[in-house]
Parts: sequence; structure tokens; C-alpha cells
Amino acid sequence: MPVQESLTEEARRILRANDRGGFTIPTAGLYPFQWLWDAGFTALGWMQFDEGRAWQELETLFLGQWPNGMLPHIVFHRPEPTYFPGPERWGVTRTPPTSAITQPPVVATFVRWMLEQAQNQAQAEAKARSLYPKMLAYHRWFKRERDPENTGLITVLHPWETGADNSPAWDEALARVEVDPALPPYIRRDTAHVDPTQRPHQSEYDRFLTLLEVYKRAGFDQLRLLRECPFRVASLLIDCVLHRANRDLLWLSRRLGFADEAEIEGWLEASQRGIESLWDEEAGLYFNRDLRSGAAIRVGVSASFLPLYAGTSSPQRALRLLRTLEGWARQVRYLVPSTDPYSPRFEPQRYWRGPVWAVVNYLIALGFADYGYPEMALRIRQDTLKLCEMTGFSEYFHPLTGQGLGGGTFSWTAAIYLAWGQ
Ligand code: 9WN
Repeated sequence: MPVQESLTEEARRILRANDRGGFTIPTAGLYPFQWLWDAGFTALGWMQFDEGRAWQELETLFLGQWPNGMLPHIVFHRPEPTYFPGPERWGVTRTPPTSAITQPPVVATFVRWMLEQAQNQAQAEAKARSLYPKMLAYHRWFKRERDPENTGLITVLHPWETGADNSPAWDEALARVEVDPALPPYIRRDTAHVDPTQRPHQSEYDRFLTLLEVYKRAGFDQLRLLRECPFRVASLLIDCVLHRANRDLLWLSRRLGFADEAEIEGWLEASQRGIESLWDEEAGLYFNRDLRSGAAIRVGVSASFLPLYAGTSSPQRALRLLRTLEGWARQVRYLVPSTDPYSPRFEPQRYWRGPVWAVVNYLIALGFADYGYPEMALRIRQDTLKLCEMTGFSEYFHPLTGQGLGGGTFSWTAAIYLAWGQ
């Protein structure tokens, strides 16, 4: 399916319009700062028509990196009143101000791809070389502070870290977070921009905000939070994206002549084991895990297919995943719904409880292609492009009707259209 020239132009226009001078906001009003994994996808979009600007997106993102290596999920480059919680509520006294949690670490993988596809190789190599130590420090932080016992799974401390905020996978773990009776009052901004039926519930927001108070009380001490944080899960989105990012960091280490291979290989051995321990033979899917109870979270989500993107699955498991997704395809019109459409928790228009995300589709399709299933990869690509063509570059889409949902003129959706159209 060829992409439409006019829509390619429109996608570029969206990135330019959302450019705030070195960083791209996801969409005006709803998300007026720079988000971590959005920046990664957006860089892939910029790469299709302005390579210098693409590298700049990542350089700007790393301005928010903490001295301990952590790359925060939001960098508040400049004040904006239209989003909550902003820098005051996070209470991180750094310049630029940032949040205190991370997000799926897509960057090392995308730096590899950008280096591979760059027209300007000299520029790309210099940029990749200067980003490399920062990415290494970030991945070391994950290992040191979020998997100190080398279990092979990263401990995630907030649903926002997973990128899939109100996924039904987090329901029980989040319900166990007791809302802080002294929670400072707040006014949500998201529901002023988007129909509340497409956003998380208030009970979830109270818990999201309670977790911020927990971090502040712990002085953001990660090792302490590993013991004390009331929300602790293993997330397929984080573990699979990190595994692939470590494979690509290893590739970059060799390509650029750094000598970190043994260390990165050690991480990969552990995460290979960790991710495969999340397989459920009966369901034919991978499940997230509640790390407080140790139990599998037995609800299928789009991230359940990401071990293919990570590359940890066996061919047998990959085939089971294909069959599972074929089953989902009989229930919805557009792949890939963020929640199993057979699940009673499936809600086709409420944020991460059912709708389709172009960025997740991109990763899942790559996984199927890697495992020798190009038809499924093509189907996912075609569905994604069709959704953009039918209803524009929305934040997410209704898997039955194709309706565009959430924020409009969305950077990462436009970026995927550009990256996938080539
Ligand atoms: C909290 C920016 C981000 C995405 C996340 C998505 C949403 C934020 C929010 O928007 O999260 O980080 O306020 O809802 O869930 O994946 O990076 O697009």
C-alpha cells in the first residue's frame, strides 16, 4: 500500500508545527513537553526529511539525563500550564526540570537505525559516538538500580514508566496503592483537552499522584523504592524494549570501537531468561508480572507480542503468538488492540484498555517480520497507515470503527507514517 503524498506532507507539517526549537512536543495543550519514547519515534520521523533535526531531538532529550544515568520520562524544557503534573509537583530541582521516572528505552535501537539509514554518514557517526556513553550510562542505571539482584527483569515503579498508563494489566497492582490521605489537591488537565471517556479514571489518577509523593518522601532513592514502593511490576514494554536496545547498544559498541561487549552480553543473558520466564503456555502469550505478589498478570495486552521485537522467543513460541493475534483479528477490524479483545476488561475507546497505537504496531510488526511472518507484519502496517488515512494523525484509534481518539496532530503517529511509508 503506497502512502499518500498529501499525507506525507501533512505528517511533516505536524512535526514542524510541534517543534519547539530542538524538541518536539507530542501535541499542543495535552502534552506540551518532551517525552522520552515519543522523542525516539519522533526522531525516526524527522530522519525521513531532516537528519540534523532528528539527531538534535535525541541530543535535547539527553539534556534531561540525571547524573546517575537515569533518563527521565518528561523533560520540562520550559514552563507550560496546560499539563499536570508539571515540574512543581514532581519536585525535581534540576535544570532543566524533569520527572523522576523513566519510560521504554527505545533510544539505542533507534540510534542504530538512524546510523544505518543516514545519508550523511559522517554526521551520523559523530552523533552516535557522542550519544553512546550517555546511552550506556542509562542502561547501566537500569541494571544497577532496577535489577540489582540480576533477576533479568526490571522493576517498574509507576504505570507511566511502562508507557501504557492505565492498561488493565496494572489494575490489581495499582488498586493496592492506598491513596495518600494527605494527597495535595490537584486539578487534572488531560480531561480538559480530551473526552474523559477516552482517558484514565479519577481513581487511577489519585494513585498515579500518590506514587509521586512516595518517591519524594524517599528522596528518589531507587534502591529504597525497590523495597518500599507500593507499585512494583515487571513490564513487557520495558523489558522487551530494553533487551532490543541492549542488542543494539552491543552492535554500536562494536561498530564504534567501544569495549563494553562483555558487560552488555551479561545483561542480555539475564534479560533473555527474564523475558522468557513470562511465557504462558496455556494462553499462548507472554504476561506482565506483579513483583509484589510474584504472580503473572493474566491479561493479554499488545506488549504481550513484544518478545518477538526483543528477539527472545523460540520459533515455537513465535508461532503461538501468531495464532493468538490471528484470533484477536477475528474480534476487531484494526490491529493491534492494546488489550485482548476477548477479555472482559477490553474497552475499545478508553486509552490503553483497547485502542490501537501506531508506535506499538511498528514494534510488533518488526517482531513478526524478524520471525519470518511478513504477512502479519504487512497486515499491521496496512492497518496503521489506513487508520491515519481515514481519520488523521490521532494519538490512538478505535480498533472496531477506526475513529481517531485522544489528542490530534500527534507527533509520534505522524512520525510512524513517515518512517513506515519509506
Ligand atoms: C504520562 C506522551 C505520553 C506517552 C505515554 C502516554 C501518555 C502521559 C499522560 O502520553 O502518558 O506520561 O499524561 O497520559 O500513555 O505513552 O509517552 O505522548
